[in-house]
Amino acid sequence: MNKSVFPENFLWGGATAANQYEGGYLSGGKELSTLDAITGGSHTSPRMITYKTKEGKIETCTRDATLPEGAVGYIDPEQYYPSHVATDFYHHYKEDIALFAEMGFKCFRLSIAWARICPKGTTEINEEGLAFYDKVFDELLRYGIEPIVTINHFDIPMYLADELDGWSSRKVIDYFLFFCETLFKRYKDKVKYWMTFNEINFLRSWTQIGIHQNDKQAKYQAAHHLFVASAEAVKLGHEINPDFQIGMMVAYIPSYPLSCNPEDVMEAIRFNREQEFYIDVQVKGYYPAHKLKEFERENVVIKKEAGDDEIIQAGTVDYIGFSYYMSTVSASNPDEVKYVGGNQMPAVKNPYLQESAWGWAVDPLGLRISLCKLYDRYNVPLFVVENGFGAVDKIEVDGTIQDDYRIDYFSKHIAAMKDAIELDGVDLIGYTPWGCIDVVSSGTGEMKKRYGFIYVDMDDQGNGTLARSRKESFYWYKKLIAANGIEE
Ligand code: P53
Repeated sequence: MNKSVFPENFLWGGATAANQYEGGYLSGGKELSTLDAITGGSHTSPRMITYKTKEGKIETCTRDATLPEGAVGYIDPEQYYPSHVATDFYHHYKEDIALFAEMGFKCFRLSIAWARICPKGTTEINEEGLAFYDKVFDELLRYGIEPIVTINHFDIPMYLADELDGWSSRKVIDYFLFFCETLFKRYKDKVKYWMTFNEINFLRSWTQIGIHQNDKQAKYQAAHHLFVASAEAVKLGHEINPDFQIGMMVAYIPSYPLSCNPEDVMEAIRFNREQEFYIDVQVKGYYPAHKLKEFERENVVIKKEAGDDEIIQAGTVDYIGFSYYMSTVSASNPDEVKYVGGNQMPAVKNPYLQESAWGWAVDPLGLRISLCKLYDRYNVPLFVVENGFGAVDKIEVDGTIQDDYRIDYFSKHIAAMKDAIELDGVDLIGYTPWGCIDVVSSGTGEMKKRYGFIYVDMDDQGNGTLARSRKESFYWYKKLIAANGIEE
């Protein structure tokens, strides 16, 4: 038998997020978050924000638009909003956790809906929300499953967005820290692994950080507030329980130069630096020189308060959590650049790689490359907290789902992690594939872009029984975990 190179206590599991999975959007005292006001979309048509202007007009815009001053989120009864029910973890948590346990999960990553704990995002606490996550954590711990908590996965209480312009306001740092303190104190004996902000490099203005403007100045000012908040949270968490492991989380999409033309190489450096900037600040504890120069050149002026730099330096994270789905390519010739993945990202096609139906380039070696780059550069433990293959699944007449394409994707990516541990000496602590149970797609709002080992009967319009069933990959992953990552 092959001996596993994965550490004995390697955290095999799965990952989800409240706004895409939990549902119960107004149940148990939860109030609205910004993400409750975005519609479904598709690969070709974007999700839309529905809002009300100061004058009371109902309008819509894309998530990359600037909202007019004074605009507030609005739920239009004519529209369908996928987050409202999502795949209803709120009412199915016991059943779902039993299925995770059946697969042998060692850990389970979920996020806390801020507006469930602090309905307005302020210092008013909703005990019923806290009690919900107590039940979830207790259920996980009953099966020996370690909860991995993303404190904030893309959602912000709508009140903070409407009243304070979200993370553009310094006040939101205090509110966020109040939220963190509430979680840390309440769950200190149940949760050890935390992450501050999901994909901190992917912040869409109003929906994810509650800001109305969408320009560079506003974005980086908000990012500065996030950095201060994250660093303060790390410090506070360690004071409350020194055993806490508190990480950061970045969407890592390594870019290769299209050719060995130095112009292409420089372009790739520029692309990669933009992601690494967020890691630099949270792991090294200071803004990298290239970013300061860029701010200077482009007249971006970050308003800092005395002590901010020291806070960022003192609150560096314990590990890097990252999502890895694909790689991309950078080219100096703009004619090579096409927009992929529902117009999300400028990218150049890689002739050596196949793409998913949503245009994401499948690149297992890219995961090893990422692990090497991150470990060589930062030398802290790494945690692959998202990875997976979004695909349309077909239910056979006998009710089974033969998702070999997904098994193939996982198998190759897990082999890449094995190489990174065995050949490169990377300190990798865990692997939580994305959407271990089908959830709403964040990018497109669809249900049909599925990632799960567990199928959920729900369609893009919200029709379905929400019944759960095991896909072929469920049995495959169960075996793989039992063999600590070694395939037969
Ligand atoms: P969906 C784009 C590229 C890489 C990661 O994405 C991304 C996105 C956003 O669409 O986000 C993460 O659902 C995110 C999850 C999300 C998952 O990747 O668009 O942390 O919330 O669901 C997959 O296919």
